[in-house]
Amino acid sequence: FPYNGRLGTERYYNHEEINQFIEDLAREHPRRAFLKTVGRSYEGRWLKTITITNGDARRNKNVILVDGGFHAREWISPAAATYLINQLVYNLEDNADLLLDFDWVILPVVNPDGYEYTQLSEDTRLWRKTRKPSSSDCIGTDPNRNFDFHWNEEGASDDPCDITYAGAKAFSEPEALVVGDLIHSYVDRGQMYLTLHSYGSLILYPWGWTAAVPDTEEDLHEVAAAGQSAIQEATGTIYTIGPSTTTINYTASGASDDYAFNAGFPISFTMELPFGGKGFDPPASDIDSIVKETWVGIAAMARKVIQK
Ligand code: ING
Ligand code: ZN
Repeated sequence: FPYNGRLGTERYYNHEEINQFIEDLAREHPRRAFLKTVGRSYEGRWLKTITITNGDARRNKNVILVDGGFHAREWISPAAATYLINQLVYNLEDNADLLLDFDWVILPVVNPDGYEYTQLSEDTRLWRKTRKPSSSDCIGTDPNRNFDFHWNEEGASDDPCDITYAGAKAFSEPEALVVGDLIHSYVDRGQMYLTLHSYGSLILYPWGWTAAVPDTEEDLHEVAAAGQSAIQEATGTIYTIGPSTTTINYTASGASDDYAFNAGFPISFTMELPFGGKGFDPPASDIDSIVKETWVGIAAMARKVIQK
């Protein structure tokens, strides 16, 4: 494909291509983009973050932390993270305000082993979990039930064969631990944590482990609403926003957004990207419109956070 330093939106890319893309960006924009190897997946794939700045010399700005690709089959998520990276690097003119007092740290594929596995065949296309063997014959843990906050309580499974298996212990999965470490290393400066999933057109905020809502719900709601209305205005897509437990009607403990919020990120969201006509498998021809729409929402939420 015509590689010009950007990943386009004409198809889905594999993990190696996405890592190559952020490596190239960091090399070509040495004052604006910084690569950091933050860990390794179970099968040995490198987990790398890209930090995007406006290139001024200021250090220790506020941070917006974004990840994608927690769940293997949710292909539109790494695609949206990739588009976000493109926007922040190549469109500084329009996005100067997003980088003035904020750095963005992005991990586009949290679970590359699972992501690669879903690209092997039709039979494996709908895999969700990691790929580390368990104590049983079943493979993999749900990385979004593996965080060390109300781990393995309601809405997570003890059964290694279930798709919401919480793991043998909290942070048993190296991929989840990497995200936990990222959350801690940026929490002092962290203003927003955003994890990209699919599908459902939802912006979810804590708590997931209980139906109770945080006492700062109003702030969470206000920022989510900014994303919701910007998206509706741009494309007509209607996102539903709210606390995750009551909005998706199930409890889920050990998820990353609860973990980040509890650790101190004042704004923490799970964004469920749209159904795209085909659930986990929006056709390649739909990538462009979905990731652009997602970007509109992310930018609007970030602007709301920045104004606060
Ligand atoms: N959905 C999320 C899941 O992990 C979620 C929804 C996120 C629930 C955070 C609770 C907390 O089940 C998908 N599509 O993975
Ligand atoms: Zn998911």
